[in-house]
Amino acid sequence: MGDMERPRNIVILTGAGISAESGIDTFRDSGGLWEQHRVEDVATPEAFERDPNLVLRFYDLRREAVQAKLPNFAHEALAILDAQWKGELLLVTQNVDDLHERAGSRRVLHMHGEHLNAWCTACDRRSRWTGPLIDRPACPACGARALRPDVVWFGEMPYGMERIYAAIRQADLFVSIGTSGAVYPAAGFVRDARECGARTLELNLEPSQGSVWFHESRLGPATDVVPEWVAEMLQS
Ligand code: BJW
Repeated sequence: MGDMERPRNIVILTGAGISAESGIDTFRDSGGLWEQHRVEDVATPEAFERDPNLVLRFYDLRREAVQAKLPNFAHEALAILDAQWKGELLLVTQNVDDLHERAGSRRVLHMHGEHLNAWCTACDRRSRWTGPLIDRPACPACGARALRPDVVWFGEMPYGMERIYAAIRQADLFVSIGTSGAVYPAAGFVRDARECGARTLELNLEPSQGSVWFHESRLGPATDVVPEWVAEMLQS
């Protein structure tokens, strides 16, 4: 951490790049297309209304695939940090996979929802869901056939915003890992954190769109740069 005073309260933001080396595709690298559709065209309430089968299939395929993937060294390093860090720590992930939890992280907030949850638009209940949704299964709570993926689409309000902003206000250190900085409000957290006095660090394969806002950028694959940074945090 250079000459910086030892931080106490940390907010970590993760994006698709942290799961890339587990074999989960990112959204915007190498074309960023799924069957010729941009994520901005399938991850919206309008797309779901227009062509629900297309959107449900997109999520069914990803929900199935994610269950065969494993956490990598970057997820594991963050879980060790979570277990050993005595100060406040909040791991805000934009990812809808469960690799942080499977690695052992506990203080995790999924701001864009979770693949393994289904949300009933009839009764508003969330249920753990590992199978497909395209055949319109009944909601376990109310029986209605109105389940959708419990994920946050463009134009919808991300989850946990009050808790996230409260953590950012208290943070001495804000660390962004493997996210392109293309999607708000997450892309704005670095500026919010700086305004509140936090030091800001980016760990990414290449500079993100908001790279200029970080005090420091360390470039490299997450499975290298994240364990190195965690080791530094725990020995300082
Ligand atoms: C590696 C690596 C390795 C690769 N190691 N790194 C105009 C201006 C500003 C905002 C808006 C605007 N018009 C509309 C908006 C708002 C809109 C928005 O941001 N649109 C943009 C397109 C501009 N945002 C919203 O609508 C959000 N809601 C909202 O704003 O509500 C109102 C509000 C107001 C005030 C406060 C709060 C709220 C909702 C956004 C929902 C996003 N949903 C998705 C889909 C989720 C479900 C699913 O998974 O399908 O979330 S879209 C998709 O993008 C997904 C991701 O979480 C998100 C971010 O992507 P991420 O993680 O950054 O991935 P990539 O692929 O972009 O980047 C990968 C990175 O990894 C790269 O940097 C690589 O270098 C790196 N990498 N390999 C380390 N091995």
